[in-house]
Amino acid sequence: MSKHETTHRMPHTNTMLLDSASSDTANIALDYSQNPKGDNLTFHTKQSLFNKVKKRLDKLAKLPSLRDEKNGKDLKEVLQEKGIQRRDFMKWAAVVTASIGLPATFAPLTARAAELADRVPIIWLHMAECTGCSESLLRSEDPGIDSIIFDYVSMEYHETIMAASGHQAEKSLEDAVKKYNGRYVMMVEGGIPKDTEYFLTIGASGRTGAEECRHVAEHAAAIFAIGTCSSFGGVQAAAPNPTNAHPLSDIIDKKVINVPGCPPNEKNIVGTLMQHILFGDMALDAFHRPKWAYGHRIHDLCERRGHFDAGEFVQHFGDENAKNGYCLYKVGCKGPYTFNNCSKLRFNSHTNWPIGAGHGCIGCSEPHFWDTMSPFEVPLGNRYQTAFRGAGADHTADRVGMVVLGATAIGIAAHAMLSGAIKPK
Ligand code: FSX
Ligand code: SF4
Ligand code: F3S
Repeated sequence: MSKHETTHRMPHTNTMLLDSASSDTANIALDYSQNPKGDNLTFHTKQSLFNKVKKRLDKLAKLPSLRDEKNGKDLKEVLQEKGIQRRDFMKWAAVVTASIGLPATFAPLTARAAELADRVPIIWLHMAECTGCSESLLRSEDPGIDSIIFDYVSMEYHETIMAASGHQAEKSLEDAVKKYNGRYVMMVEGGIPKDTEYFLTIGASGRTGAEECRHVAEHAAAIFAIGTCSSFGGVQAAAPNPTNAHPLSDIIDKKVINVPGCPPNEKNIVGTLMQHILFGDMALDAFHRPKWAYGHRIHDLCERRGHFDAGEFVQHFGDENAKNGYCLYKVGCKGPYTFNNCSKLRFNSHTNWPIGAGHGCIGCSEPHFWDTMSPFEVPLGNRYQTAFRGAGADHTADRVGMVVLGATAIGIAAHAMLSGAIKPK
Protein backbone atom coordinates (compact mmCIF):
# COMPACT_ATOMS: atom_id res chain seq x y z
CA MET A 1 0.00 0.00 0.00
CA SER A 2 1.40 3.40 -0.89
CA LYS A 3 1.86 6.27 1.53
CA HIS A 4 -0.91 8.19 -0.18
CA GLU A 5 -3.38 5.33 0.10
CA THR A 6 -2.52 5.02 3.76
CA THR A 7 -2.99 8.69 4.58
CA HIS A 8 -6.11 8.90 2.46
CA ARG A 9 -7.88 6.24 4.51
CA MET A 10 -7.07 7.75 7.86
CA PRO A 11 -10.23 8.90 9.62
CA HIS A 12 -10.53 12.53 10.70
CA THR A 13 -10.25 12.59 14.45
CA ASN A 14 -11.45 16.15 14.62
CA THR A 15 -13.89 18.10 12.51
CA MET A 16 -14.25 21.83 12.13
CA LEU A 17 -17.53 21.62 14.05
CA LEU A 18 -19.22 22.03 10.69
CA ASP A 19 -20.74 19.74 8.10
CA SER A 20 -18.67 19.30 5.02
CA ALA A 21 -19.96 20.34 1.61
CA SER A 22 -17.05 18.49 0.01
CA SER A 23 -18.92 15.80 -1.89
CA ASP A 24 -20.61 18.57 -3.83
CA THR A 25 -17.40 20.35 -4.66
CA ALA A 26 -15.84 17.08 -5.80
CA ASN A 27 -18.84 16.40 -8.03
CA ILE A 28 -19.48 19.80 -9.45
CA ALA A 29 -17.43 19.19 -12.59
CA LEU A 30 -19.23 15.90 -13.12
CA ASP A 31 -22.59 17.61 -12.81
CA TYR A 32 -21.63 20.12 -15.45
CA SER A 33 -20.43 17.55 -17.95
CA GLN A 34 -23.29 15.11 -17.38
CA ASN A 35 -26.03 17.63 -17.65
CA PRO A 36 -28.34 16.10 -20.27
CA LYS A 37 -30.86 18.94 -20.44
CA GLY A 38 -28.79 22.05 -20.75
CA ASP A 39 -28.70 24.85 -18.25
CA ASN A 40 -31.54 23.98 -15.87
CA LEU A 41 -29.84 21.10 -14.16
CA THR A 42 -26.55 22.99 -14.01
CA PHE A 43 -28.31 25.92 -12.45
CA HIS A 44 -30.07 23.64 -9.99
CA THR A 45 -26.77 22.00 -9.04
CA LYS A 46 -25.07 25.33 -8.58
CA GLN A 47 -27.99 26.71 -6.60
CA SER A 48 -28.11 23.79 -4.18
CA LEU A 49 -24.35 23.94 -3.68
CA PHE A 50 -24.57 27.69 -3.16
CA ASN A 51 -27.25 27.18 -0.50
CA LYS A 52 -25.26 24.48 1.27
CA VAL A 53 -22.14 26.66 1.41
CA LYS A 54 -24.18 29.61 2.59
CA LYS A 55 -25.60 27.51 5.44
CA ARG A 56 -22.11 26.38 6.34
CA LEU A 57 -20.89 29.97 6.49
CA ASP A 58 -23.91 30.99 8.61
CA LYS A 59 -22.92 28.29 11.10
CA LEU A 60 -19.31 29.47 11.05
CA ALA A 61 -20.44 33.06 11.71
CA LYS A 62 -21.92 31.90 15.01
CA LEU A 63 -18.48 30.86 16.30
CA PRO A 64 -16.65 33.53 18.30
CA SER A 65 -14.30 35.82 16.37
CA LEU A 66 -10.62 35.53 17.23
CA ARG A 67 -10.24 39.28 17.00
CA ASP A 68 -12.84 40.23 19.60
CA GLU A 69 -10.46 39.65 22.47
CA LYS A 70 -7.40 40.97 20.65
CA ASN A 71 -7.49 44.19 18.64
CA GLY A 72 -11.23 43.88 18.06
CA LYS A 73 -10.87 44.74 14.37
CA ASP A 74 -12.48 42.59 11.72
CA LEU A 75 -11.30 42.18 8.15
CA LYS A 76 -13.42 45.08 6.87
CA GLU A 77 -11.81 47.48 9.34
CA VAL A 78 -8.31 46.17 8.73
CA LEU A 79 -8.72 46.57 4.96
CA GLN A 80 -10.05 50.07 5.45
CA GLU A 81 -7.06 50.94 7.60
CA LYS A 82 -4.73 49.67 4.86
CA GLY A 83 -6.55 51.82 2.31
CA ILE A 84 -8.07 48.88 0.44
CA GLN A 85 -11.47 49.75 -0.99
CA ARG A 86 -14.47 47.42 -0.80
CA ARG A 87 -14.57 47.12 -4.58
CA ASP A 88 -10.91 45.98 -4.64
CA PHE A 89 -11.77 43.38 -2.03
CA MET A 90 -14.68 42.16 -4.20
CA LYS A 91 -12.36 42.02 -7.22
CA TRP A 92 -9.97 39.91 -5.15
CA ALA A 93 -12.88 37.62 -4.17
CA ALA A 94 -13.81 37.23 -7.85
CA VAL A 95 -10.22 36.25 -8.75
CA VAL A 96 -10.00 33.70 -5.92
CA THR A 97 -13.45 32.31 -6.85
CA ALA A 98 -12.35 31.77 -10.45
CA SER A 99 -8.97 30.37 -9.33
CA ILE A 100 -10.56 27.71 -7.14
CA GLY A 101 -12.83 26.67 -10.01
CA LEU A 102 -16.15 28.08 -8.83
CA PRO A 103 -18.72 29.97 -10.91
CA ALA A 104 -18.60 33.77 -10.66
CA THR A 105 -21.90 33.78 -8.74
CA PHE A 106 -19.97 32.32 -5.79
CA ALA A 107 -17.78 35.43 -5.40
CA PRO A 108 -19.93 36.90 -2.57
CA LEU A 109 -19.53 33.60 -0.70
CA THR A 110 -15.74 33.73 -1.13
CA ALA A 111 -15.78 37.32 0.18
CA ARG A 112 -17.82 36.17 3.18
CA ALA A 113 -15.47 33.22 3.75
CA ALA A 114 -12.54 35.67 3.88
CA GLU A 115 -14.41 37.86 6.35
CA LEU A 116 -15.10 34.78 8.47
CA ALA A 117 -11.44 33.74 8.41
CA ASP A 118 -11.31 35.29 11.88
CA ARG A 119 -13.29 32.23 13.05
CA VAL A 120 -10.63 29.84 11.74
CA PRO A 121 -7.45 29.97 13.81
CA ILE A 122 -4.19 29.05 12.09
CA ILE A 123 -1.18 27.52 13.80
CA TRP A 124 1.85 27.72 11.51
CA LEU A 125 4.90 25.61 12.37
CA HIS A 126 8.43 25.97 11.01
CA MET A 127 10.53 22.89 10.40
CA ALA A 128 13.70 22.60 8.26
CA GLU A 129 13.36 25.20 5.51
CA CYS A 130 14.36 28.64 4.27
CA THR A 131 11.16 30.49 5.33
CA GLY A 132 10.61 31.37 1.66
CA CYS A 133 7.04 30.15 1.90
CA SER A 134 6.23 32.56 4.74
CA GLU A 135 8.08 35.32 2.92
CA SER A 136 6.04 34.66 -0.19
CA LEU A 137 2.82 35.00 1.77
CA LEU A 138 3.48 37.63 4.39
CA ARG A 139 6.38 39.79 3.43
CA SER A 140 5.50 41.21 0.07
CA GLU A 141 6.57 44.83 -0.28
CA ASP A 142 2.99 45.94 -0.53
CA PRO A 143 0.91 43.55 1.59
CA GLY A 144 -2.08 42.43 -0.42
CA ILE A 145 -5.41 41.05 0.72
CA ASP A 146 -3.98 37.52 0.85
CA SER A 147 -1.34 38.39 3.41
CA ILE A 148 -3.72 40.61 5.39
CA ILE A 149 -6.09 37.68 5.87
CA PHE A 150 -3.29 35.59 7.33
CA ASP A 151 -1.22 38.17 9.12
CA TYR A 152 -3.89 40.23 10.82
CA VAL A 153 -6.95 38.06 10.97
CA SER A 154 -6.27 34.35 11.45
CA MET A 155 -2.71 33.69 12.56
CA GLU A 156 -2.61 32.44 16.16
CA TYR A 157 0.96 31.16 16.12
CA HIS A 158 3.73 31.88 13.63
CA GLU A 159 7.33 32.02 14.83
CA THR A 160 8.60 34.41 12.14
CA ILE A 161 6.15 37.17 12.92
CA MET A 162 5.51 36.77 16.65
CA ALA A 163 7.21 38.81 19.36
CA ALA A 164 7.47 35.99 21.92
CA SER A 165 10.50 33.73 22.11
CA GLY A 166 11.86 30.86 24.25
CA HIS A 167 9.53 29.46 26.92
CA GLN A 168 7.07 32.27 26.29
CA ALA A 169 6.71 31.17 22.64
CA GLU A 170 6.20 27.55 23.69
CA LYS A 171 3.50 28.66 26.08
CA SER A 172 1.76 30.62 23.28
CA LEU A 173 1.73 27.47 21.17
CA GLU A 174 0.31 25.36 23.99
CA ASP A 175 -2.32 27.99 24.78
CA ALA A 176 -3.42 28.13 21.14
CA VAL A 177 -3.59 24.31 20.87
CA LYS A 178 -5.71 24.07 24.03
CA LYS A 179 -7.95 27.02 23.32
CA TYR A 180 -8.73 26.11 19.72
CA ASN A 181 -8.69 22.35 20.18
CA GLY A 182 -10.40 20.70 17.20
CA ARG A 183 -10.93 24.01 15.44
CA TYR A 184 -7.60 25.25 14.10
CA VAL A 185 -5.88 24.68 10.78
CA MET A 186 -2.32 23.46 11.18
CA MET A 187 0.07 24.72 8.50
CA VAL A 188 3.58 23.33 8.39
CA GLU A 189 6.54 24.71 6.47
CA GLY A 190 9.69 22.62 6.03
CA GLY A 191 10.93 19.05 5.88
CA ILE A 192 11.10 16.94 9.04
CA PRO A 193 13.84 14.47 10.04
CA LYS A 194 12.37 11.04 10.71
CA ASP A 195 13.89 8.35 12.98
CA THR A 196 16.93 10.62 13.49
CA GLU A 197 14.46 13.19 14.80
CA TYR A 198 17.06 14.98 16.95
CA PHE A 199 18.57 16.52 13.79
CA LEU A 200 15.83 19.11 14.16
CA THR A 201 15.06 20.44 17.63
CA ILE A 202 12.95 23.51 18.21
CA GLY A 203 12.40 25.95 21.06
CA ALA A 204 13.49 26.30 24.64
CA SER A 205 12.65 22.70 25.64
CA GLY A 206 14.41 21.25 22.62
CA ARG A 207 11.39 19.31 21.38
CA THR A 208 12.03 17.62 18.03
CA GLY A 209 10.24 18.88 14.93
CA ALA A 210 8.49 15.52 14.55
CA GLU A 211 7.26 15.64 18.17
CA GLU A 212 5.89 19.13 17.67
CA CYS A 213 4.09 18.11 14.47
CA ARG A 214 2.55 15.03 16.05
CA HIS A 215 1.34 17.00 19.05
CA VAL A 216 -0.19 19.90 17.09
CA ALA A 217 -1.69 17.57 14.46
CA GLU A 218 -3.54 15.60 17.10
CA HIS A 219 -5.86 18.53 17.85
CA ALA A 220 -6.13 20.10 14.36
CA ALA A 221 -9.30 20.33 12.25
CA ALA A 222 -7.32 20.32 9.01
CA ILE A 223 -3.65 20.06 8.10
CA PHE A 224 -1.88 21.76 5.20
CA ALA A 225 1.74 21.12 4.23
CA ILE A 226 2.88 24.49 2.88
CA GLY A 227 5.70 24.36 0.35
CA THR A 228 7.57 21.51 -1.30
CA CYS A 229 9.69 20.79 1.79
CA SER A 230 6.77 19.84 4.03
CA SER A 231 4.80 18.36 1.10
CA PHE A 232 7.56 16.15 -0.31
CA GLY A 233 10.78 16.69 1.69
CA GLY A 234 12.16 19.39 -0.61
CA VAL A 235 15.79 20.45 -0.64
CA GLN A 236 16.39 18.89 2.80
CA ALA A 237 15.42 15.47 1.46
CA ALA A 238 17.52 15.82 -1.72
CA ALA A 239 20.29 13.23 -2.11
CA PRO A 240 22.13 12.35 0.06
CA ASN A 241 19.51 13.59 2.56
CA PRO A 242 21.92 13.73 5.51
CA THR A 243 19.22 14.48 8.10
CA ASN A 244 16.76 11.88 6.77
CA ALA A 245 14.21 14.64 6.12
CA HIS A 246 10.68 13.53 5.23
CA PRO A 247 7.40 15.11 4.20
CA LEU A 248 4.82 15.85 6.90
CA SER A 249 2.61 13.01 5.65
CA ASP A 250 5.35 10.53 6.67
CA ILE A 251 5.47 11.93 10.20
CA ILE A 252 1.81 12.06 11.23
CA ASP A 253 -1.15 9.70 10.79
CA LYS A 254 -3.73 12.22 9.64
CA LYS A 255 -4.81 13.48 6.25
CA VAL A 256 -2.44 16.13 4.88
CA ILE A 257 -3.31 18.52 2.05
CA ASN A 258 -0.12 19.39 0.16
CA VAL A 259 0.37 22.92 -1.20
CA PRO A 260 3.79 22.53 -2.85
CA GLY A 261 6.02 25.01 -4.65
CA CYS A 262 9.39 26.41 -3.61
CA PRO A 263 7.79 28.69 -2.65
CA PRO A 264 4.10 28.15 -3.41
CA ASN A 265 2.09 31.02 -4.83
CA GLU A 266 0.33 32.95 -2.04
CA LYS A 267 -2.98 32.51 -3.92
CA ASN A 268 -2.55 28.73 -3.71
CA ILE A 269 -2.16 29.02 0.06
CA VAL A 270 -5.06 31.42 0.57
CA GLY A 271 -7.23 29.61 -2.02
CA THR A 272 -6.75 26.32 -0.17
CA LEU A 273 -7.78 28.03 3.05
CA MET A 274 -10.84 29.50 1.30
CA GLN A 275 -11.78 26.05 -0.06
CA HIS A 276 -11.51 24.69 3.46
CA ILE A 277 -13.71 27.45 4.88
CA LEU A 278 -16.26 27.14 2.05
CA PHE A 279 -16.47 23.35 1.76
CA GLY A 280 -14.55 21.70 4.59
CA ASP A 281 -12.64 19.60 2.06
CA MET A 282 -11.48 19.62 -1.56
CA ALA A 283 -10.66 17.36 -4.49
CA LEU A 284 -7.02 16.25 -4.43
CA ASP A 285 -4.70 14.68 -7.00
CA ALA A 286 -2.50 11.61 -6.58
CA PHE A 287 0.04 13.62 -4.58
CA HIS A 288 -2.64 15.12 -2.32
CA ARG A 289 -2.43 18.52 -4.00
CA PRO A 290 -5.67 20.51 -4.47
CA LYS A 291 -6.80 19.84 -8.03
CA TRP A 292 -8.01 23.39 -8.57
CA ALA A 293 -4.40 24.62 -8.25
CA TYR A 294 -2.31 21.68 -9.42
CA GLY A 295 -4.70 20.08 -11.93
CA HIS A 296 -2.96 21.36 -15.07
CA ARG A 297 0.53 21.11 -16.46
CA ILE A 298 2.69 24.22 -16.68
CA HIS A 299 3.23 23.23 -20.33
CA ASP A 300 -0.50 23.34 -21.09
CA LEU A 301 -0.98 26.85 -19.71
CA CYS A 302 2.32 28.31 -20.90
CA GLU A 303 2.45 31.53 -22.93
CA ARG A 304 5.39 30.07 -24.95
CA ARG A 305 3.43 26.94 -25.89
CA GLY A 306 2.75 28.24 -29.41
CA HIS A 307 6.53 28.32 -29.98
CA PHE A 308 6.88 24.76 -28.69
CA ASP A 309 4.19 23.59 -31.12
CA ALA A 310 5.86 25.51 -33.95
CA GLY A 311 9.25 23.99 -33.08
CA GLU A 312 10.75 27.34 -32.13
CA PHE A 313 13.23 26.82 -29.28
CA VAL A 314 15.80 28.86 -27.39
CA GLN A 315 19.06 27.01 -28.09
CA HIS A 316 21.25 28.95 -25.64
CA PHE A 317 20.42 31.56 -23.00
CA GLY A 318 20.88 34.99 -24.55
CA ASP A 319 20.47 33.92 -28.20
CA GLU A 320 18.17 35.59 -30.69
CA ASN A 321 15.43 33.02 -29.97
CA ALA A 322 15.55 33.91 -26.28
CA LYS A 323 15.01 37.56 -27.18
CA ASN A 324 12.01 36.48 -29.26
CA GLY A 325 10.46 34.64 -26.30
CA TYR A 326 10.72 31.16 -27.83
CA CYS A 327 10.12 27.92 -25.92
CA LEU A 328 12.65 27.03 -23.20
CA TYR A 329 12.42 23.22 -23.44
CA LYS A 330 15.93 22.84 -24.84
CA VAL A 331 17.46 24.93 -22.08
CA GLY A 332 15.91 22.63 -19.53
CA CYS A 333 12.31 23.71 -18.99
CA LYS A 334 10.47 21.05 -16.95
CA GLY A 335 7.04 22.56 -17.63
CA PRO A 336 5.90 19.41 -19.49
CA TYR A 337 6.35 17.37 -16.29
CA THR A 338 5.09 19.87 -13.72
CA PHE A 339 1.62 20.57 -12.36
CA ASN A 340 0.94 24.08 -11.11
CA ASN A 341 -0.91 27.26 -12.05
CA CYS A 342 2.02 29.74 -12.02
CA SER A 343 1.35 31.10 -15.50
CA LYS A 344 -2.16 32.11 -14.44
CA LEU A 345 -1.41 33.49 -10.96
CA ARG A 346 2.18 34.69 -11.38
CA PHE A 347 4.28 36.06 -8.49
CA ASN A 348 5.28 39.44 -7.03
CA SER A 349 1.84 41.01 -7.17
CA HIS A 350 1.04 39.16 -10.39
CA THR A 351 3.94 40.74 -12.32
CA ASN A 352 5.82 37.69 -13.63
CA TRP A 353 6.72 34.02 -13.26
CA PRO A 354 9.85 31.92 -13.97
CA ILE A 355 9.13 31.18 -17.64
CA GLY A 356 7.97 34.75 -18.24
CA ALA A 357 11.31 35.91 -16.85
CA GLY A 358 13.20 33.74 -19.33
CA HIS A 359 14.23 30.66 -17.34
CA GLY A 360 12.62 27.25 -17.68
CA CYS A 361 10.39 25.81 -14.98
CA ILE A 362 12.50 23.65 -12.62
CA GLY A 363 9.51 21.58 -11.50
CA CYS A 364 9.44 23.04 -8.00
CA SER A 365 5.97 21.70 -7.14
CA GLU A 366 6.80 18.07 -7.97
CA PRO A 367 8.01 15.39 -5.53
CA HIS A 368 11.81 14.96 -5.42
CA PHE A 369 12.34 17.69 -8.02
CA TRP A 370 15.85 18.52 -6.75
CA ASP A 371 16.94 15.04 -7.74
CA THR A 372 14.63 14.12 -10.61
CA MET A 373 14.53 17.46 -12.48
CA SER A 374 18.19 18.47 -12.22
CA PRO A 375 20.41 19.56 -13.87
CA PHE A 376 17.88 22.31 -14.28
CA GLU A 377 19.21 23.79 -17.52
CA VAL A 378 19.37 20.49 -19.40
CA PRO A 379 16.30 18.75 -20.88
CA LEU A 380 15.22 15.56 -19.17
CA GLY A 381 15.87 13.68 -22.42
CA ASN A 382 16.00 9.95 -21.99
CA ARG A 383 15.90 10.09 -18.19
CA TYR A 384 12.10 10.26 -18.26
CA GLN A 385 11.69 6.55 -17.43
CA THR A 386 13.06 7.01 -13.92
CA ALA A 387 11.70 10.45 -13.18
CA PHE A 388 8.76 11.03 -10.78
CA ARG A 389 8.74 7.42 -9.62
CA GLY A 390 6.43 6.67 -12.51
CA ALA A 391 3.98 9.53 -12.15
CA GLY A 392 3.61 13.25 -12.55
CA ALA A 393 4.41 13.90 -16.19
CA ASP A 394 1.13 13.17 -17.85
CA HIS A 395 -1.64 15.74 -17.97
CA THR A 396 -3.96 13.43 -16.04
CA ALA A 397 -1.93 13.11 -12.84
CA ASP A 398 -4.37 10.67 -11.28
CA ARG A 399 -4.43 8.14 -14.11
CA VAL A 400 -0.86 8.25 -15.23
CA GLY A 401 0.90 5.07 -16.31
CA MET A 402 4.45 4.42 -17.40
CA VAL A 403 3.33 3.83 -20.97
CA VAL A 404 1.55 7.15 -21.22
CA LEU A 405 4.39 8.90 -19.40
CA GLY A 406 6.95 7.32 -21.71
CA ALA A 407 4.94 8.22 -24.80
CA THR A 408 4.58 11.82 -23.65
CA ALA A 409 8.27 12.19 -22.89
CA ILE A 410 9.31 10.47 -26.13
CA GLY A 411 6.94 12.75 -28.03
CA ILE A 412 8.40 15.85 -26.43
CA ALA A 413 12.02 14.75 -26.89
CA ALA A 414 11.43 13.70 -30.51
CA HIS A 415 9.59 16.92 -31.28
CA ALA A 416 12.42 19.01 -29.86
CA MET A 417 15.12 17.02 -31.67
CA LEU A 418 13.34 17.16 -34.99
CA SER A 419 12.59 20.85 -34.77
CA GLY A 420 16.20 21.48 -33.75
CA ALA A 421 17.29 19.86 -36.99
CA ILE A 422 14.87 21.95 -39.00
CA LYS A 423 15.40 25.23 -37.14
CA PRO A 424 18.91 25.25 -35.76
CA LYS A 425 18.53 28.86 -34.59
FE1 FSX B 1 11.06 24.79 1.35
FE2 FSX B 1 9.47 26.81 2.42
FE3 FSX B 1 11.38 26.08 -0.65
FE4 FSX B 1 11.93 27.59 1.28
O1 FSX B 1 8.47 26.02 3.15
S1 FSX B 1 9.55 24.91 -0.20
S2 FSX B 1 13.07 25.65 0.81
S3 FSX B 1 10.90 28.25 -0.57
O2 FSX B 1 10.71 28.13 2.63
O3 FSX B 1 10.27 25.22 2.92
FE1 SF4 C 1 6.49 26.60 -21.89
FE2 SF4 C 1 8.44 25.08 -21.01
FE3 SF4 C 1 6.41 23.96 -22.34
FE4 SF4 C 1 8.20 25.48 -23.60
S1 SF4 C 1 8.57 23.49 -22.60
S2 SF4 C 1 5.97 25.58 -23.83
S3 SF4 C 1 8.68 27.08 -22.09
S4 SF4 C 1 6.31 24.99 -20.38
FE1 F3S D 1 7.95 26.36 -9.77
FE2 F3S D 1 7.86 25.86 -12.33
FE3 F3S D 1 6.09 27.42 -11.25
S1 F3S D 1 9.68 26.21 -11.14
S2 F3S D 1 7.19 28.41 -9.63
S3 F3S D 1 6.35 25.25 -10.83
S4 F3S D 1 7.02 27.69 -13.25
